[in-house]
Amino acid sequence: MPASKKPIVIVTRKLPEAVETRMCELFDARLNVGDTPMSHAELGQAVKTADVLVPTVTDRIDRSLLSQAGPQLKLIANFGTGVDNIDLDTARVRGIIVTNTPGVLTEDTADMTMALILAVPRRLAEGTAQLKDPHKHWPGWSPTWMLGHRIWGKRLGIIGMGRIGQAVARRARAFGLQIHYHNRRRVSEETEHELEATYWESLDQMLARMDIISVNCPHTPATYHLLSARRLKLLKPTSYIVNTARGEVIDENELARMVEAGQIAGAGLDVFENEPAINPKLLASDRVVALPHMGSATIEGRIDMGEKVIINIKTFLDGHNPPDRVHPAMF
Ligand code: 8YV
Repeated sequence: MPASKKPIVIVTRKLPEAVETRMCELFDARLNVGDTPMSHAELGQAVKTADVLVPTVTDRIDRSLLSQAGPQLKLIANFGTGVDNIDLDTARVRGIIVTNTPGVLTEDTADMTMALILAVPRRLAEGTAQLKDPHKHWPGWSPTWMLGHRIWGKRLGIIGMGRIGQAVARRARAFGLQIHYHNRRRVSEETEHELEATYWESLDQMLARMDIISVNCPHTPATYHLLSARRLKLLKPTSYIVNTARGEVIDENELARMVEAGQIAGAGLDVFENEPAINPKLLASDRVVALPHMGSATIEGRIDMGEKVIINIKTFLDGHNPPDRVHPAMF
């Protein structure tokens, strides 16, 4: 590419204004001002044209798409931490580097997880729905109405003790929860000590003993339906599940069936297996608090994510290793 010619950076979704402005200063940025998700055909056109593609969780960058990529496409700078939307193996084989945006959305996602851990047992959504429904009249306080369950002193089982899992544990400790976790690798003794966290090598054994489960692991081939129908049945019927990671980690149909049948006390879900589709049984249940994938949805977080994307692109174009390069072996 001639030094004077700016690289073509195709951004698949609308990003915060400050991020788009900076991208336009630095690159020949092609933005999606309308924010409509690109079709497979439009993405195909993008990978034929772009030097750098900036996709998000809503873009499926699979083998068939990557097979259409032109030789100029050298970097996929994902706007997001999870990279399960991208076929990393095919990208590697084709010599395309992939980066993500870790770290900057940790605290926001952990906040949202904690919000769900509180919201479901304490019936927050039900309470507010009661007051806002014009067909319902609130006659006033009653000693036995809208009773939920205490979280203080209960056992929280965190699946995936990475950055976000640890940030959830820190918050949960302040709320008096006992921290338990399952992870591919045991975390350091120091971290376990700091979080007063108990490690369970066996996920099955942990599930059977927890009051609240929080899913904080990435979606990979190994974690697809990690909470399978068999494992969900190990949970106590009084337990709650919170998921702010990826819907695919839980067998959503089975979860919906169990919530409906009262075999699980409730769920707080920010992510779904076939987003944006959601199992209607989950939406119909009072015991489910459902959010439209808002874990990292703060303006500060999204600007920081954009900043990371820019740093990854700039560093790469300057001939250096981008700081947030992902390798298939990491997942
Ligand atoms: C992002 C997320 O907003 O970063 C992630 O992995 O789940 C979200 O919080 C989304 O993925 C953007 O691509």
